[in-house]
Amino acid sequence: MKKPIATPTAVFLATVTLLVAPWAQATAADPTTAALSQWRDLKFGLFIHWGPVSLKGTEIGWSRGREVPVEEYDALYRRFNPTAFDAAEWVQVAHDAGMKYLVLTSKHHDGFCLWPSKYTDYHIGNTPFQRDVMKELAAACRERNIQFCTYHSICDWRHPDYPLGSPGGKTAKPHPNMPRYFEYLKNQTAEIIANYGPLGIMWFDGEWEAPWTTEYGNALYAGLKELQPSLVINNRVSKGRRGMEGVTEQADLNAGDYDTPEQQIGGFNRERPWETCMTICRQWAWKPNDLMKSRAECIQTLLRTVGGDGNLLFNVGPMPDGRIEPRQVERLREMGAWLKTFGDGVYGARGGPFKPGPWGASTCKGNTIYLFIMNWPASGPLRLPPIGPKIISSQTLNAGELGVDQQPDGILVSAPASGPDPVATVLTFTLNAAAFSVPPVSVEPASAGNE
Ligand code: FHN
Repeated sequence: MKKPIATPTAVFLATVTLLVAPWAQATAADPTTAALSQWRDLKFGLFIHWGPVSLKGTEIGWSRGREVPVEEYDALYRRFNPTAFDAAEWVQVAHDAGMKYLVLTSKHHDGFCLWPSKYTDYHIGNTPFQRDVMKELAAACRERNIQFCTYHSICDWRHPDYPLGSPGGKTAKPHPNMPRYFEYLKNQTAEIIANYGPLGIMWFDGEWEAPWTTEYGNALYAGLKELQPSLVINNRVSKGRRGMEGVTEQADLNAGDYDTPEQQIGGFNRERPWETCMTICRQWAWKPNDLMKSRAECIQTLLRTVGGDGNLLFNVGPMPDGRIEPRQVERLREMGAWLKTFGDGVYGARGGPFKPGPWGASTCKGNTIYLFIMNWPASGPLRLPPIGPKIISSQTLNAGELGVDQQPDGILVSAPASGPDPVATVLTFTLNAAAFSVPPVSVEPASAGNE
């Protein structure tokens, strides 16, 4: 049995001096640096929001006390029996999508636990299904070399010790006890690592409410790093995250290894790791007939994200019977098929040097720049800014021959005669120097095509 997390005081005092050095300043010996670099190369992960609320088709956590009365919501687990759940099938979906890691909601804001926790009765073991979903999924991930990760909500609108309740944290619990709730949170996260670890990421959320403080967050971060030094923890463990753009304010005071833009593609940033989380439909948990993103939008979102040097965590909400909706499975398979052909410019690549914009996005690896051209000028060639190194060769991977003319004042790329690819025209430049050494540069909108 691994040693429990040190007492909050000891960890907190240790943390006050252990200011979380900005990622760029971390030493090479730091296990976080190595783990972050390895995770950053994975680029694409599957986010899964699931629980008894799927029986109602409403939003996980948020519909408790809104569309679904609290008593009814909290009783759903008594009839939660997803007999079609097959962990190997979920992992196969991730694999076929070209995804390299998987993040499952171990506990969302509603407090329900997808593993048989010894710290509460409100868990999967006490449903008609009984099976340990986290154990089965962790094993299936390891079987297919997909990194198993968990999402854990700090806020818990059901737990009597957490001060705020449903709907949406807008009510006050009668007898809260935040220090005791902090112990519960530490014990459960330690339990997850002990039973299902080592994890890739522990993805925190629900940190925005008043009961949670920088001190709690930094102490939790430090305690978990003691348990698993290679664990990657996002910036929502503490209080540094700014809104939905997800960037970290005062990174030297607030723990967290990377930034977390949500439902939007993060800004170009090579200095600090970041990951966009986004839904394939509109709702995080399963919703019947929810609007689903098109094939082009899904793939272009991934390309613009990796073009900005970020990762994409793309979300599905499985159905109450345990299956992922077939149309979502098909959409993810289409993404995987595209990546099978063009993924060399995604996995293990870095964003830029041509920053994402209306024109498209670019990545770089070795001496190669990969261009994903999504919009061409209404007439004439695409004009890219000049780069120092010489383009010694270029190749289009899905559009016949394209003219590439490198001049001192820029690079002209002629549009494909066969008409643009509906997702992106993929073009590579092989340079006489390392592509990552080219300073990042914006592509002027005037030279790009119509939206
Ligand atoms: O409230 C949650 C929401 O349900 C969902 O889990 C997203 C995913 O990142 N995070 C919060 C909203 O910002």
